[in-house]
Amino acid sequence: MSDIPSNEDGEMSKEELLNAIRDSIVNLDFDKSKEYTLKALEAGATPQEIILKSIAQGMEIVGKKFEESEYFLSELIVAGEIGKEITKILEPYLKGAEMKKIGKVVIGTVRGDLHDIGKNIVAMMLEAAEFKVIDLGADVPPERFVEAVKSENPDIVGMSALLTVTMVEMKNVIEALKEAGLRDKVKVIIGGAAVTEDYAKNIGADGYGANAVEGVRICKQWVSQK
Ligand code: B12
Repeated sequence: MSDIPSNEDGEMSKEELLNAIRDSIVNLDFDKSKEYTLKALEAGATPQEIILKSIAQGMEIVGKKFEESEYFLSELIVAGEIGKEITKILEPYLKGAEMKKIGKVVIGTVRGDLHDIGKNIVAMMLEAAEFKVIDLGADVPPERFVEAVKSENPDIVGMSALLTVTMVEMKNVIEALKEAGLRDKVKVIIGGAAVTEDYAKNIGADGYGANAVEGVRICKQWVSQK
């Protein structure tokens, strides 16, 4: 559908390119997704627009197809790989010049959860906003969050979870921080498709970011208040 260039000289507009990236994720088309991402950047799309309008929406549709058994695990894996590839293309555009850091964030996807595309995007956008980011990766047990808070002394701990079965791990991390006497030393922000603002409040997190842009805004607010 969005493969058809619309204006006279055959060039696709920025909006059409953003939709075309989304559709190529849904159609599991590696080559087209990369091609359209490069073209969208050339057409002036920001990495943030590509993340929110193309990757997030494309993954949303893939997720629905998976729920409706139109797609299976193999398709989820391919969509995940495409998401990672696009993120790699965006990385240099998000990395700002080396500047003085405004704060430090330890971030990770919680234990049992392998979804790391969203977390990687948040980490990249935090770096672009001049935070120093310590990325613990995915499937991170509470002890590793505690160790990292001890050794890195961050301002903020960020956690990601995409599965309803793993979101409980966020509470475990907060409890582990409390037990280690570290809870008051850091702000805690959570995010990921499984969690909500209410859940953040329930488990005693300080904030919730529905997307990377919102997450970065909250983190910036926190460090500016220090
Ligand atoms: C790709 C994908 C996979 C890939 C992941 C690859 C990877 N390296 O990440 C693979 C194939 C590994 C996978 C596996 C599974 N998956 Co999966 N997966 C997805 C899919 C399609 C997209 C996820 C994604 O990358 N989204 C794009 C990113 C950009 O969005 P995001 O992660 O939400 O992040 C944004 C925000 O949430 C926020 N954010 C995220 N983290 C954080 C953190 C902080 C601090 C902040 C502030 C913000 C923030 O900012 C990000 C950018 O804006 C989703 C569907 C969906 N709609 O989410 C299902 C989905 C999450 N998976 C699902 C399932 C069931 C599974 C499996 C159990 C399938 C199975 N039967 O084995 C396994 C579990 C494996 C495991 N132990 O983790 C379900 C979860 C249902 C549930 N509620 O529990 C979903 C919702 C699909 C569905 N509709 O059924 N999956």
